[in-house]
Amino acid sequence: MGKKLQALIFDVDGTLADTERDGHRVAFNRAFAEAGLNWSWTVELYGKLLTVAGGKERIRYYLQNYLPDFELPPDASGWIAGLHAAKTQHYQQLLSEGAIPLRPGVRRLLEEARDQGVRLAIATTTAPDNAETLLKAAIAPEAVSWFEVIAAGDIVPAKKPDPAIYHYALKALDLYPEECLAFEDSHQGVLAATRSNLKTIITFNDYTRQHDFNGAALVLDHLGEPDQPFTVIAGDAGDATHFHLELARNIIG
Ligand code: XBP
Ligand code: MG
Repeated sequence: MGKKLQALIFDVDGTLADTERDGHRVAFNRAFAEAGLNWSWTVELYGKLLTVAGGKERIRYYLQNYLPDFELPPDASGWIAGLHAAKTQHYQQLLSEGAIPLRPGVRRLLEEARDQGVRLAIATTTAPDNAETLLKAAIAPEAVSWFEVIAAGDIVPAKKPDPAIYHYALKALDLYPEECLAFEDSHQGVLAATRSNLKTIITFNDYTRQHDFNGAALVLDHLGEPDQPFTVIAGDAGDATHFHLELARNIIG
């Protein structure tokens, strides 16, 4: 007999909301300008940089691959962390201005889970403050309390595609992976979740639509709404036209 569905675990960036192009990217550029750096992360370049998860890790990757002659100060890690902290401030400012809405079907699914006693958790690479500010700004001022576990950022030593953040979330929930479903939008995300033995639903976005989602239980363009059907790219959604808990339970098996 299959396990009972106990929890939904959500990635944040790209999954709950399209945060990257008009949120994180813009915030990085504002922090660079403020620091007197003439770096500009265009929409296209940012797509390439997104292969590296984590803002500090992404800055380091950019320097190594695009500006190899840039002279870092002796405390390179501290300097990058400072630049990243300024970026976080700008990002939160953008979020609190309401710049980034939830993706289709997200609010409906969260509310359905709450109504039916299915627990909610977050497993994200972004900083905890960013995740919480997005929840407050895009869902509701009290939405942080909807999530029993918010596993985020440097709470684990290695970022996605490493499974550490999902292991952390599962341990904090005290659940087996067979009792949970993960929601992701990217190749790194599906790797992290499936390496933790979680069945994974992908809702891709413009930056990730060409990614390899091998291992995902279902690949969708978005979660859908009763009046806004999803498109199934891979996997079996039965006769569902939007993602609901009955479909989640069928996938858990
Ligand atoms: C999200 C990320 C994050 C954000 C930026 O990945 O990689 O680094 O782009 O956030 P995922 P920070 O959706 O797989 O969690 O700058 O706070 O790292
Ligand atoms: Mg993501």
